[in-house]
Amino acid sequence: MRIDVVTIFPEYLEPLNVSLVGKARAAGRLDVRVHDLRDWAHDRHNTVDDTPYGGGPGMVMMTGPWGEALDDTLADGYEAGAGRPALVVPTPSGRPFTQQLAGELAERPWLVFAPARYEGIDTRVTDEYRTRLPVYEVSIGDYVLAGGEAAVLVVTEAVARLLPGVLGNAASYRDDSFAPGAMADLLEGPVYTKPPTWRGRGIPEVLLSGHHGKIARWRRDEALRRTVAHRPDLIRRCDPAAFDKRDREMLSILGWMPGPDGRFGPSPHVMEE
Ligand code: 6GU
Repeated sequence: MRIDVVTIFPEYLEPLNVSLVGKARAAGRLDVRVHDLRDWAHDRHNTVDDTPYGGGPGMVMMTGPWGEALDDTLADGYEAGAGRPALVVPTPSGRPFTQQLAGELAERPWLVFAPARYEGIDTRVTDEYRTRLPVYEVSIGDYVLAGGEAAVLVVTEAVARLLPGVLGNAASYRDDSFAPGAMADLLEGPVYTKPPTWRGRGIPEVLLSGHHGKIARWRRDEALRRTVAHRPDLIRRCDPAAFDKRDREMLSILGWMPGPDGRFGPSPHVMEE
């Protein structure tokens, strides 16, 4: 996969040299190119932003530098035979970035990221490129960052670990929270490793039992417990057919029961915090 990032802070993308993404690059599975948007500015001050039409606070990134930067970047990739590109525009007003979208992006041969600083990029830029290639406006969560660069790191890492040959062990993402299938939409429960006691704290007996069925059941119970505590919305969203008899017992212990539509919600007499 090829990834281009156009940014006014190229050094913000340095973490792409490290860890999983760095190794994927070194192994030749990922070709990452970071470009400085200011290389496409035209005045002495390398200006890339201006005041918003209609007034208001902050600055808006200008069409000119972005248009030329994206044209040149796309021309270079096409020439190199990078395949069909998609433009990824990180913005708090984008669609939520999910594991499903990470999987979709991982199928593409070439991603071009356009992270904005300031109040965003003049909308005509995305309008223009949407006529030529798929454009994904994505948000990584319900909070506001100073710019999209951190989101580029997040999306790139989520995508890179799905690329063939990047994760050593294919099973290591099968049970991920949010991975399709497996633990179907539950959060992962607690994990333990050596030593067997630490500061007086032991390991749950079942994990030492060697009884795979009981261990799987315990993990499922803990996943339900953690999901109820941290992401009750995921339980509500679950197809109730995904819950077996033991799941239903566990949910009942946690104060959840099926409503009129069969979907699980908190029992009426249990107050949610
Ligand atoms: Cl992608 N960008 C910015 N600036 N803030 C965000 C975000 C992106 N996702 C959540 N907050």
